[in-house]
Amino acid sequence: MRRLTAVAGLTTLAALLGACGSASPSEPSATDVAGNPYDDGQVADAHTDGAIQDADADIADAGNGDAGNGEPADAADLGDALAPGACPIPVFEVLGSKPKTAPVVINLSALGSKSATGTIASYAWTVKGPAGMCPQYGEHPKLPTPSFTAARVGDYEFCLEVVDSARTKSCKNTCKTVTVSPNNGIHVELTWQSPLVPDLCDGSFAMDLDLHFAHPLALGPDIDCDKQPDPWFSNPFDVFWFNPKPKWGSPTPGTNDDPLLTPDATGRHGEVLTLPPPPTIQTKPLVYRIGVHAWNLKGSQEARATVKTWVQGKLIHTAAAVPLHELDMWNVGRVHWPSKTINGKQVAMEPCHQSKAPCQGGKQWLAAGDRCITQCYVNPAFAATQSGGDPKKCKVKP
Ligand SMILES: [Ca+2]
Ligand SMILES: [Ca+2]
Repeated sequence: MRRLTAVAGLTTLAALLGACGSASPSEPSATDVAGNPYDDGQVADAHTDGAIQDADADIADAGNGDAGNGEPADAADLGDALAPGACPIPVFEVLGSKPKTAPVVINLSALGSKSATGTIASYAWTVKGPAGMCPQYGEHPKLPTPSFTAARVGDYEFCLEVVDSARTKSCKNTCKTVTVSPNNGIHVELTWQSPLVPDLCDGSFAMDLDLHFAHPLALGPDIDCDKQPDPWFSNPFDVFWFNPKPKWGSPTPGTNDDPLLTPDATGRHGEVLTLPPPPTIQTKPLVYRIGVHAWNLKGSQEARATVKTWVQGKLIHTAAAVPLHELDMWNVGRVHWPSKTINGKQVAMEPCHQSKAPCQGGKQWLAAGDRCITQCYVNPAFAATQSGGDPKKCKVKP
């Protein structure tokens, strides 16, 4: 419910990348979801740019009566019409500039696909993302010009199968890999798994963790008992599901200096935070905080959360498979940006360790020790009316 009411961007991104499963052109999948703002203009634009017009011309060539060579269709036939009865050939291109920087909407065009009949009747796409991401289709997995949102860094393999108007299926899928890179500022990925449900991709089980990324001005109630304001749930200076795209930077329109929270695929398995580099040189580093809140484990006893942090395109910190219980608030650490790699004197990433939780008499920000986790963390503004875990059922464990 919270995503439907509070976070339109997250809702529609979740809708953009549909359910898992396999489908063929003769077995339509049921994931044709409408209402995605990321489609605005993009598909229409694709139909009018030069690349697509070229592709249209190729289709016309394929059906223009050139004699086929009678051999099975393969890549060598791309410039010729196909022999009657030959398998159609899926051909597609990845539109837009390269390299691609996360998060990015990847637009594909298969209008150059070849068929002996001159008409492709159906298209079926598959996408394999970085490790841990569920296999998925985009919003319009049957369109010749679909779009896919790639939030996470890594390789995305797109494959296409086509069927022509004589119901002949392509003999071989065509696949292409697109590499998506981190931006030159800060890129943080949260992913999670359940120790009890090894495959979260079947969609039947959807625990919900939340990434938080806070500006130095984020000041909230001191729930973790360290006698300092907590950065979490502080609007607009904590980026999280309620506040996925605040304006932190220059008031000049079009300046790309604001943070953005993007769900990974369906939003059931990960979230990604990006903050572009400052447009002007900062003489003093700012200190940003990274946190993970175990919002709702949906009946599971434990989640395993992994957070990876990139600064200036380099992976500088990984905290892997950290056990979290419902309503745990994990203070992952702080990022000093720009770090000493630019002008600052601090290390870029300072992970948080504690002796025990400050609410139980411990200290945080130690060089080693347990992860900094506050149990049963509930901000009063985001409690009972939302869809999180039930604070009444949460007890601080010894
Ligand atoms: Ca979440
Ligand atoms: Ca505090």
